[in-house]
Order: sequence, then C-alpha cells, then structure tokens
Amino acid sequence: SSNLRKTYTERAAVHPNPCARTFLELMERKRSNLSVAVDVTSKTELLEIAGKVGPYICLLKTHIDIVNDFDQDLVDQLKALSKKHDFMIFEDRKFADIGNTVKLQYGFGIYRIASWADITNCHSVPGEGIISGLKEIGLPLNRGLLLLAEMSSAGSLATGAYTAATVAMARRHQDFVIGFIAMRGMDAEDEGGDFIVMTPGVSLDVAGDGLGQQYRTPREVVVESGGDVVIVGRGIYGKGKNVEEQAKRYRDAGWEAYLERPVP
Ligand code: 5FU
Repeated sequence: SSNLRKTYTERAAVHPNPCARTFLELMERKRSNLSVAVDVTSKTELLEIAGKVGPYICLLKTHIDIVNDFDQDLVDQLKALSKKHDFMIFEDRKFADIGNTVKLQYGFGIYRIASWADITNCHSVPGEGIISGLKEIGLPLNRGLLLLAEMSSAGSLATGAYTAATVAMARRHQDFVIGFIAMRGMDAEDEGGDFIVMTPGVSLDVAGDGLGQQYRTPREVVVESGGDVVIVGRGIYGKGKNVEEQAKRYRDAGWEAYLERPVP
C-alpha cells in the first residue's frame, strides 16, 4: 500500500476529510497507533479502564450495548476522559441494515451513538445505501465511518470479491468513509485518496480465544501487513493483567512497528 511510505503527519496534511485529518494528527502528536477495545459490562469498569489506558491510546473502542448500567453520565464521563487524555472514540456498532434503519439506529434510541462517537463502522453487505443513510446523520457532525472490509475471525466470509467491492464502495464515499476494518493495507489509495486501516485480533501473547478470534502481533499487522491502527482488547485488561503496563507495552510495540515501516 502506498500509505506505508507516508507518515501519519504527511497524510494528515493533505487529507480532505476533517475527521481523518484530526485522527492522523492525533496519532502523531501522541505517538500512538493503539486503540483499546474495552469490552466490559459495567460502567464503573469501563470508565476505570478508559482512565488507565487513556494516556497511551489514540482511540477508545466501545461496544456500548454491552454495558448493563448505561446512562448519559457514562457518555459524559467518556467524553471528559477523551478530552483529558487526548483520544478519540470509536463505537464498534457494525451497522448492517438498510439506509433508513441504520440512520435511526445511529442517531436515536437509548445510545444516540452519533452524538458522542467520533467514528463508527458498518458492514457493506446491504449495499451502499447503508453509507448514504449513516452519512445523513454523521456528516453534519464531522463523524467518520469505517467499512468492514475483512474480519479477524476464522472462516470470515468477508474476503475476495466482497472485500474488493467494499473498497470500491468506500472510494465512492470519501467525504464520510475514512477507512476500513481490515487485516492488511487495502491499496485503496493507489488511485488517490487515503484510507485508515484499523486491525483487530492483536495480541503479543496468545494465538486465539477458542471462539474463532485469531491474533497476530503489532509487528505482523503494521510492518508485514500494512495496518495503521492496532486494536487490542483482552490482551490489555484480561484476567490478572496490569492494565497500565499492558497499554504501555502495546503502545510501544505498535509505535515501533510504525517506525519500522519501509521508507523509500
Ligand atoms: F471487526 C472486528 C473483527 O473483525 N474482529 C474483532 O475482534 C472487530 N473485532 C472487535 O475487536 C471485537 O468486537 C472486540 O471488541 C475487539 C477484539 O477484542 P480482543 O479481546 O482483542 O479479542
């Protein structure tokens, strides 16, 4: 991918999308390409982990619908932490319905995702009406969208022609689509434009989780495969882990990998 040869700063300088620009600038300023996926079910625990990993991350990834005691105060506190520690918020909602329905799911209901999540994502399986629907809500708020071009789980059907069609779809919506969930650089920028590739399924210690998750190291993801952002969940807050220590460890591994990328 041609982005392998550019720094986040160089990409930020010419990126036409405000959300992508802000994010690329943030990564370089903070020297972090680490996103932590905080998959916990209590508000207290979510805030506690967010506070601990905050200094080391560029992006906090949430699954807001797994929090038992969700309330508006949780959102207010997450926003406050994002300001305090300088990170953005990504709700990993994986929308997958028709344009009109995802519009409602994104902007309304209990979670009002568009009101607080800088970035969200969707499947391309319904066709590009899903992007148009989300865009109506997100674009006026300067939000950014990631398309799921690939997944980390074993046996994923998002491969080959599906992945290629997803990339083509993103190219037609560069005002709102800032990148992909993918396992490697998508070469989507070869014909111009710039897409940020975020890669889940990252661990320095284990190969899988027994439920289909498949892990690679930050080096494999960033240097060998051309991902931009490493997404780490249980590797950081799993049983018996020191959250701050692990966040620092993965931040360092991700950044070293970024610096190791080939330069022309
Ligand atoms: F789109 C994807 C994907 O392909 N694989 C994932 O694992 C998203 N994820 C998310 O990343 C998943 O929903 C978890 O929130 C996170 C990975 O967590 P882990 O604890 O590092 O396995």
